[in-house]
Amino acid sequence: MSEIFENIPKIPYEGSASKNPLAFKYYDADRIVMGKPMKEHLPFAMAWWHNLGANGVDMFGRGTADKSFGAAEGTMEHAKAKVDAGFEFMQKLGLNYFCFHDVDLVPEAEDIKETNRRLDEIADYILEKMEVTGIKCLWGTANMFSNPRFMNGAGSTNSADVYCFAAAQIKKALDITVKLGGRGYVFWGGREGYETLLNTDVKFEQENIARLMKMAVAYGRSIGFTGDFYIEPKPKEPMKHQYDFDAATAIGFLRQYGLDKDFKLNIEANHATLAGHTFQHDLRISAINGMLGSIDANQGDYLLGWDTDEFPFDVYETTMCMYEVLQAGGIAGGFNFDAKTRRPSYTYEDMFEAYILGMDSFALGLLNAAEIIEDGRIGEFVHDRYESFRSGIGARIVNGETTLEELAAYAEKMGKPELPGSGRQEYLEGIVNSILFKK
Ligand code: XUL
Ligand code: CO
Repeated sequence: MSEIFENIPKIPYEGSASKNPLAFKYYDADRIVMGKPMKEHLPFAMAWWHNLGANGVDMFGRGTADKSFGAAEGTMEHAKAKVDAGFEFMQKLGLNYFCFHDVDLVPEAEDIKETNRRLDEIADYILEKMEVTGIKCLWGTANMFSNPRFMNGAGSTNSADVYCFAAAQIKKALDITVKLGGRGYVFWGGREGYETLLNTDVKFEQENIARLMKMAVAYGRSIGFTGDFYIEPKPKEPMKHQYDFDAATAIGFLRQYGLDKDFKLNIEANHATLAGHTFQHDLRISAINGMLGSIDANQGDYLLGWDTDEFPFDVYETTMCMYEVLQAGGIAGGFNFDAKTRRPSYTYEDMFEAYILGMDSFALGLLNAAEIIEDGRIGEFVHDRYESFRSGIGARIVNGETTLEELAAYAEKMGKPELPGSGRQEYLEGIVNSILFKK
């Protein structure tokens, strides 16, 4: 078969001194870090929608990139050309996984039976490529936000008919995910929210979303899906207020409706920052609740109030992300580049350079985070900071051996506590800098 990205070779690792734009500077797949090769710490995935679909169209202008891959858009030939392009792309970059929405794979037909037939056809084609290349599926999902029928949401819609249509799409997307051996299945509730409370019954909508998720779990398990379901929190955009606001909100929802055994979270950097958190915050909240499932690896722009889906470049962010992931003992999911090149970056080379940037930024993050952990000063500082709870009255509190009255009596006898000790934030930030930058 002829190549699509003809002038682009398999991307080599050349080290940080390399000036070759089509080479990795830090991502060295087999390099061992904390006892494991980089590629196992970082199961990177290609996002079908951005990489093979997004052509740079925005609210003010047409697309700038040609993603036809030699076939007429909206046809099954084009769907297959995307598969060819995608697998060539992943092989050249050494990406071992991909993620998809149903409608990323095939053009949606008027009739869902025809859409499903097309999905079966393309899944067979993808499966052949997977067998030849060894590339795997990280997760699948159903797009329940683009079609006008989902203007009021899918699980949260006011229309029972639309709800059934969403169920049909989830059922098929699960079938395809299982067929392709996906590790996970994502719910991103882009339209699950509201514009105004004047027309919305929030309690009813949330209960209905939970019912849909329960049915999805029951069906998934019945067809042999053993992976994790994920909620991908996002506070807003496209809806003004989305129900899965952030990690803490999504965890509360999953526990309230008894979904927490089957679900974990897919944390996206740019969604966390839109919620007013750091990426690291939402990772930590997920991890300490046993809910860190997978990661959508991208970054936002602090000057803009929307989801810019940029390729990760900020190495402080990737370092703090990997610091959380390493401390959590790794993730069962992976790192999906839910990211797109900027509109003026419209060439095939830009597609590759974007992934090289993202993979190198995470490789640097991994190396830095491993060094922070091995250095030990930060971990030790955090440990020592809570020393007062390891003996005496502190230990009795932790062991649940005391009462409010006893503590009050202790405080009265003591008179006045000492100040609790410096947090030494500036000292700790200096350690991070000295690990990141060795000039
Ligand atoms: C949108 C977003 C989605 C999900 C999958 O902000 O992140 O692409 O990752 O539906
Ligand atoms: Co995402």
